[in-house]
Amino acid sequence: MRSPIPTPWSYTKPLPCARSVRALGSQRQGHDGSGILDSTLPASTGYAQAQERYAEIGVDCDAAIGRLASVQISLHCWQGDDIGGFEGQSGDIGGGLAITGNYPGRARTPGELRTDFEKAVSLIPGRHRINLHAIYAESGGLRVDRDEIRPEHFAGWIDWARESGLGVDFNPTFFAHPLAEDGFTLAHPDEGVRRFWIEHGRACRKIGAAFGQALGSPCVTNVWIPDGYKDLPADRKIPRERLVEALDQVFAEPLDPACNLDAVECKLFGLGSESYVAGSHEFYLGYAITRRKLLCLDAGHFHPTEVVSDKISAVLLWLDRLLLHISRGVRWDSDHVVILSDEVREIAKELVRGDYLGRVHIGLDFFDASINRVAAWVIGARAVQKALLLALLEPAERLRQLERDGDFTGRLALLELLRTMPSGAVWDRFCETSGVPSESSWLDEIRTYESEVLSQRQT
Ligand code: RNT
Ligand code: ZN
Repeated sequence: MRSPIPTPWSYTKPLPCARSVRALGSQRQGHDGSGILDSTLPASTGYAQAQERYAEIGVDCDAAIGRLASVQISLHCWQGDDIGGFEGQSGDIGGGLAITGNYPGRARTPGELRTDFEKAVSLIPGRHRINLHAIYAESGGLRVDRDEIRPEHFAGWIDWARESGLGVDFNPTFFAHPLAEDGFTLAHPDEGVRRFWIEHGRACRKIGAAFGQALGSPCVTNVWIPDGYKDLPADRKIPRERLVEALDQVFAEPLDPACNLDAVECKLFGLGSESYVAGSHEFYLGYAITRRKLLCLDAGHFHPTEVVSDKISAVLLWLDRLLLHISRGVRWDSDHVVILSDEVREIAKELVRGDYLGRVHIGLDFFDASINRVAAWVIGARAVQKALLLALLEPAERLRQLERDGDFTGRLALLELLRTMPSGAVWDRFCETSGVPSESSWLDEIRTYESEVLSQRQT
């Protein structure tokens, strides 16, 4: 059937990536997921039984595992150090970002953060990416302001990512800086302040392109700014006009999409910007469509009864690609650690049912300093993978047929039946063939790491 929707560009153009690199863990090779799984391992009785059960409803477990192995998750570095970064300035993080908790063992140096990250990814099946912020630059003790950062300040990250077989994504940091203290950056009324942040954005895109080029996999560089007002604004229009203009300057230089992909992240409200956020959903949806950028949807950035899962198929009619920040808001944009919640499951279903996995970049975005930070990464990433597995184990065509037939009773009953299918055995098989510990044993490794490494750190 021909699509009735006029699309200005092709949806499916593949992006070059897949360069062979040495990977973390012996069984992991190839950015595309190939060679990750050791399918020669004999199947357990539990898995064999699960395969039979799923086969009865027309689902192939091995195929689901194979597809899951190819999905990369971009793990946010900032869970490892409470968005501290390495600029060495103390002061408020600002931007409405609140980190609560004082669990010991926070990473204090790039080396510690990388070691913690390696531990986390060794407990997560598959091949993944690290998502860095500009404040994680390594400037060798010199003070380099945000408008002056260059790819060389990320040489340590590039070398490590290459060695570890990780892709990298990137974010300019429009907070935790004296020039962000007014709560405005790219939409600031002062031209000089705006100029500083524009230069920062431009510098970061070049760093993103350098990551993409060096690692052979496009870097998604995501712009999020905190700009907004706590209380009722007198003028909602002018800051938005300034923001369009500033963003256009940030993105003025064309960069090869094989190296860098630009994303813009919308938000309804924030701590200290409850009444007005310049970069709202409508603002950035329009911006992304007209400028052909990726839109970033953060699961914590909407009204509490509004869900990102419902937006995916709507915005992908108009956009080529999408970035997700999977987060968990509890009553507000609280950035709790992601778990296998109903909404994460719905997001995963949308990605699988809509055949969007090739067009959606999956990132995590949460920060919890009240529990073991390495475990937080593992819990969040594995939860997203479990949700994707559940989605891949759906008899999608059968569900659609029931819907087409108007048999909504049958549709609901089948969805309920799926909840008690033996998906745990399939997940265990995925972990086993990926060479990572099972659900019941990965925490032991974290406990050992905590007592041997994290507990030695005095903050
Ligand atoms: C803030 C946004 C943003 C940040 C990170 C640190 O509300 O979600 O993505 O969490 O850039
Ligand atoms: Zn986010």
